[in-house]
Amino acid sequence: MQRHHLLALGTALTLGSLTGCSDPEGTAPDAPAALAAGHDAGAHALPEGALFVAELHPLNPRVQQTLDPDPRTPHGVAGGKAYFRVVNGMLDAVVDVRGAEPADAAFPDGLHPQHIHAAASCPTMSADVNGDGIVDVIEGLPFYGPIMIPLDADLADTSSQIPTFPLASGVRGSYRYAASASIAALEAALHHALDLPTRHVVIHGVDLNTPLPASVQSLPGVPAQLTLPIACGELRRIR
Ligand SMILES: [Cu+2]
Repeated sequence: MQRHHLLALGTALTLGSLTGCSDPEGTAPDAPAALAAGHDAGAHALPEGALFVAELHPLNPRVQQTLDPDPRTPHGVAGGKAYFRVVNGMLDAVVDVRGAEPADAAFPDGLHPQHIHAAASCPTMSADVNGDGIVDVIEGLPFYGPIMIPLDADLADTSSQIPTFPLASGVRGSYRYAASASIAALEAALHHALDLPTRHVVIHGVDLNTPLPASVQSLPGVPAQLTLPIACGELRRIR
């Protein structure tokens, strides 16, 4: 797949109904309540110096272990940690991941869309309603909710720019992502408080040649391999 196709995918995701702010008709029936909550609680929800962490646990590990077509790449599961620290009114984000499909000559293998999703729990296998043994991105929605903040190159931009998500590398399939954005600007763009302890982090993306069953759903125009959830963690405040 060429890079310009990925740019098109970025547009598809940006326009998709899963990005929290781009479909106000569908996602904001309670917008006045959310706004009120933001004004009342936002300043208290993210005090200066607060630190939030999500331990990322594997999702769909069997896809990497049994369906990955490339024996050179990690067949371990994806895991890691995501940290969010409040410093001088900025949200400093760091995501460490290991055991994810690494980038190689066949760009964009190794590209890993990652987001803060709006709801408060990671899916279990009970989310696999079509019984194909895989929790796809659509089946996970009732658990993790819509995309709230894409963790891409521009953290302050709440639209999803797929080509700028991190690439894993090396035999361990690891990456470290770091970015910052103004909390006030993020909350203004979202029209609600970040309220991190009620959110969580989802990492997506397996080898693009993974032979997924046709029953695995995806976002419109985006390969299911790119959107497949591979790790998830619920955010909690540790400081
Ligand atoms: Cu996501």
